[in-house]
Amino acid sequence: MTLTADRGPLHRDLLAREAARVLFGNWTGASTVPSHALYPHQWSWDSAFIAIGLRHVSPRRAQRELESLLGAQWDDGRVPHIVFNPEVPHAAYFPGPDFWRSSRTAGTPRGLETSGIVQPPVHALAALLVHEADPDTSRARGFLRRLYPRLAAWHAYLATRRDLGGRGLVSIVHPWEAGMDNSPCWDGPLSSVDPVPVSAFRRADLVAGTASDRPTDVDYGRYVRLATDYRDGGYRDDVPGAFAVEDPGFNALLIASEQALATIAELAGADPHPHRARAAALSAALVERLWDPEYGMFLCHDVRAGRPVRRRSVTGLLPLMLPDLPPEVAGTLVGTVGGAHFGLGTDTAMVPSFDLLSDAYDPARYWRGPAWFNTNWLLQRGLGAHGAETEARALGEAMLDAAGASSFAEYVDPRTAQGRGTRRFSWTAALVLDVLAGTKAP
Ligand code: 9WN
Repeated sequence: MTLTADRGPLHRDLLAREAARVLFGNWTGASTVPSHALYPHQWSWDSAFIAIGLRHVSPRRAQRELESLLGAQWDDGRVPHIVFNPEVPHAAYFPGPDFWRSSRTAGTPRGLETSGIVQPPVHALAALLVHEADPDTSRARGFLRRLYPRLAAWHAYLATRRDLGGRGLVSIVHPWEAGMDNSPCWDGPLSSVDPVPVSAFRRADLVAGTASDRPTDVDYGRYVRLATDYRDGGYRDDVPGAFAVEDPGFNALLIASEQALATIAELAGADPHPHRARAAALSAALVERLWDPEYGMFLCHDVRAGRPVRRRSVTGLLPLMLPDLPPEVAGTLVGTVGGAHFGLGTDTAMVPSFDLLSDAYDPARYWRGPAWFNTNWLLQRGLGAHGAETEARALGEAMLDAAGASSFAEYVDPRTAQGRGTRRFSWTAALVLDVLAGTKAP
């Protein structure tokens, strides 16, 4: 249930003005909060999507957004999923700095509190797009030159320390690392994790959000258990934890970002070849290990159980964003996006986060069915890159209508476009600006 009534679609000029207002309202001086109410700090993949939109209204701020995030990088190269704003009371978000204790961990940035897990690596892709929006300012500020070593260390951390399955792919060690926290894909891998009792912590998300849109207490207890164990083990990746999953969306974003990093390397006067080679090796492993011809999409792989997760999540469609995907794989994926399980163009106007035909599908609870703007933006690019221009255009229009009608909702019901979650959500506004820029005549 949502507390905010939706309105009709907005005229495109008004939509652009409102989207910019959302971003400026959520700007805190060096970065942008996803939402003042529900997520009052800086989040990693949010910042990348935000920068991609912000570049259309303030390339300088878009650069700052990425610089401030990468300024919180740990010595081992990881980019934390949250950078905490010291001015926000600790009780405003759980788990906060007292939980993660980064400042008491070796090799963490001085004077900052961060989480210790990561999120999908969209940053190099974002950095290149931000640079291209205003190359003169970017060059004058040494934007890419300064970011390049940090981005390279970030990717190296993932490729070397996080190949937990030894199969040439990156594993996530917590559902929050996927960015798709509550996906039914994690139900199996999480089932053996003993939940921390809800009485042991206070869920700030239920103060700002609606319980039926958010994860259950049992799932939250499992998230807290995994994060506690990882923290207590010193955030080491060489000690096996209870959860390790190869996620196709996460790996596809690394490939796209590694390709962008090759271009950034060239622009920064560094050698692009290692990045091209890594992108090619990851792409081959992705198709070889995670493609399932019977499902017509990519599946997650549970490294601890040693088997695929036989569930259809939007993460298994995201490799469509890769232009070099084998044509038969890309063609099948386009068919799956428009087929019965995701229904684009027939049953849905935006791609749901999870299989419409599954018992686990829920149009309201986050990542268990609702359509999100970031995944739809990635798929819009993928459809366009693989010859489905008409579908890509229609999806872009649907995103603009849904965002305007729902006051930039965090996510929407994929069949009705009814807004869900929080409103004036930053990446929704940012990606609206990017879709609008793409629809303008050249
Ligand atoms: C935990 C900030 C983040 C997004 C994630 C989304 C949600 C956090 C939460 O909000 O996750 O990281 O508290 O539920 O799932 O994708 O980055 O917008």
